[in-house]
Amino acid sequence: MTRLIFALVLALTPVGAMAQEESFDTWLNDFRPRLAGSGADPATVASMLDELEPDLRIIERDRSQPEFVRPLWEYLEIAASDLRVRNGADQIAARQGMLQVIESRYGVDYPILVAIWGLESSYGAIQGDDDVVRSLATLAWEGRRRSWAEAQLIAVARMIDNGYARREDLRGSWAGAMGQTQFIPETYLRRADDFDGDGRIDIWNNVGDALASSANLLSEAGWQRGQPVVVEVVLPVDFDLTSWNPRDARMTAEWSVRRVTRADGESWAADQLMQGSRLILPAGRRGPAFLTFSNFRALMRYNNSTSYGIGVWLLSERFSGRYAIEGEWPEDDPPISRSQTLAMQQGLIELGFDPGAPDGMFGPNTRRALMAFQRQNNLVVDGYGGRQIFDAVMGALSASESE
Ligand SMILES: [Ca+2]
Repeated sequence: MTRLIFALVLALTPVGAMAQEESFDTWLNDFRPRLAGSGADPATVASMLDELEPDLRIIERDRSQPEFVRPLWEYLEIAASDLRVRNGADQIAARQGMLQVIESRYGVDYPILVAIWGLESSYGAIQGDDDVVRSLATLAWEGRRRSWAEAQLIAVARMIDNGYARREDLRGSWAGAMGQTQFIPETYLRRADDFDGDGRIDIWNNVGDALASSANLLSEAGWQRGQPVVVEVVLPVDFDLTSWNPRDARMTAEWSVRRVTRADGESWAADQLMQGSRLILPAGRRGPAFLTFSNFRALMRYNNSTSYGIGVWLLSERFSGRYAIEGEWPEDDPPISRSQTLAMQQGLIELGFDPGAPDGMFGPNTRRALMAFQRQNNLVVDGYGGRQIFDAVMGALSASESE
């Protein structure tokens, strides 16, 4: 029980209630020789760290966890809104030649690159205007992700020393994501590419450099040009979810044998049948179903979020007017909040299931425990953390307590 109370206290600790154990200058004085020791030029170290002050707003933002989880259907309305579709289609019309060169040089379908660009920065319009060095230094001092933030600062020094970017260019989001592609510094060093060959990799102002950098990242992540990303599917009414795991890849031919059909009514292409795919039900059995292919896994290297991947895919499809999702979203069964998730995790433990340490985050362990609960109670085994299953778990809990 102590563990439960501790988790509850952690989840409910208000923003800013924790004090810094050391001053910013103490961290700075400790980090400065290590940055210099990484081989950074002394002038670069000075340009980054002299007179640097922490940005306290960033600590608040880093510690605030949203209570409510936005339903995927609402997220997709924003991610692939009519305005974002129209702006992307305009960009495609205006930059057709360049996009085709990038597509053939890196082997990455350009509508996906434009969709990433649209989601990351609204086609360059919203890149974040915080000083990335100051943001990362604040996160390093704050300590929750110190080694990550310090590694990013060392990468920043290398970006400057290599002449890829200038100190004054380094603007981005409060979390250190930079430019039109929202790359963090280590990703920039590893994957960003100088498309026009002028010696700088300007992901802030040069659209070619930015989109080529995204293409290079996806190419390195195994993108296969012309292959599917996501296909919406329809499951037969009696589809057996008992052995289903959203992480298991099967040959698409195997899904086809189990009477999984394309939602657009087309038949499976031969090359799709030969590829592995995963079945996901992001809003449970009542919502739309999707098969995700290996290109979807490449997208996850950009941002490890199923919602993001579906958003990128849907936006890319909508540029050519091809596709809207056919399945109906369960709008009466939205995802549960963090505190409901925490209560459900505690309830599952009381009922003898194992969701791991309760933390209010709906992760794979919680999903597995919820599926075990569904199986034991003869419910549909889809692992979806919506309002209805929350009520079912809490109902089972009060029934067991009154026994
Ligand atoms: Ca360049």
